[in-house]
Amino acid sequence: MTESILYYTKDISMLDDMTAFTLLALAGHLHGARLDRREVERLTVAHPDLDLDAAYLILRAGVTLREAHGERIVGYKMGLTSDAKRKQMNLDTAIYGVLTDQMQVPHEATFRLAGGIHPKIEPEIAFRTARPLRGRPTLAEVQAACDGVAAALEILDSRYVGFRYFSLPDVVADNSSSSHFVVGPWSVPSEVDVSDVAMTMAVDGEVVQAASSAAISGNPWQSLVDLVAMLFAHGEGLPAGSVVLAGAATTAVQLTDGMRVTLRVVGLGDVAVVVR
Ligand code: OOG
Ligand code: MG
Repeated sequence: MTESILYYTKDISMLDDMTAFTLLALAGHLHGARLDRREVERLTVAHPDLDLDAAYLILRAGVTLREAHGERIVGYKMGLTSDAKRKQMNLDTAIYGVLTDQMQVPHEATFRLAGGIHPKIEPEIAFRTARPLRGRPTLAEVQAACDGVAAALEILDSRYVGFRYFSLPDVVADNSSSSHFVVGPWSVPSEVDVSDVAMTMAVDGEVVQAASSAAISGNPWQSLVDLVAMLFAHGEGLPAGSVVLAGAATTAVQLTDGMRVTLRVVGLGDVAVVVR
């Protein structure tokens, strides 16, 4: 485990302040909180010097723990790509997290509330890569590398007390609050323009959130451009077959028992999940 975190550390000197051991311990702490469905204090209370680089290392160590438990990385999520989300969380920089196979809830299936701490849901758009992406591709290049675009819902569930105001390093270390995700039927990217279309999220048929997809990074495809650049800065690329959530267009809504949540994206159709 220590070897794997050192592998992700490009600049070993940063471990002077925050040792590999501490980073692993914090990753294990959040991993345990998630498995036990237990709220914990945000990391920066005990570690005020924890910076964004260290937070991404904690995220990576946490993913390694999930892989050791049989989970497989299937993609990434972008976060804080819309003004609505930045204001809701009082944070101002786009961030990313990792999606695994066990985080996916099939379209129209049931999400079990008992598996979460204080889950919320938010309207997103998902992309699927057909070819790997690495470096600093343009918008046209990321579009050409994808074979799928779909309406999606992200279920967030912070491991921190009360899902309350945390710092950027806190949220990144916690896999950007990601819990689960639902992807609707895939459309062919060249056949649909999702740059500025209406997104409407409803609970039991009643609209609870609505926005244009342009709220997401100005154009949801820009989230994919930005993700690839951020991964590249960490020495990584985006493999073929990855699912990428572009970030929520609106603020998230609390989940309660019995809800049926749907998202309609003009041109992409509907995605739905039932909460029990
Ligand atoms: C942080 C994650 C933000 C999004 O789509 O903007 C996010 C949070 O809201 O807890 O997933
Ligand atoms: Mg999100």
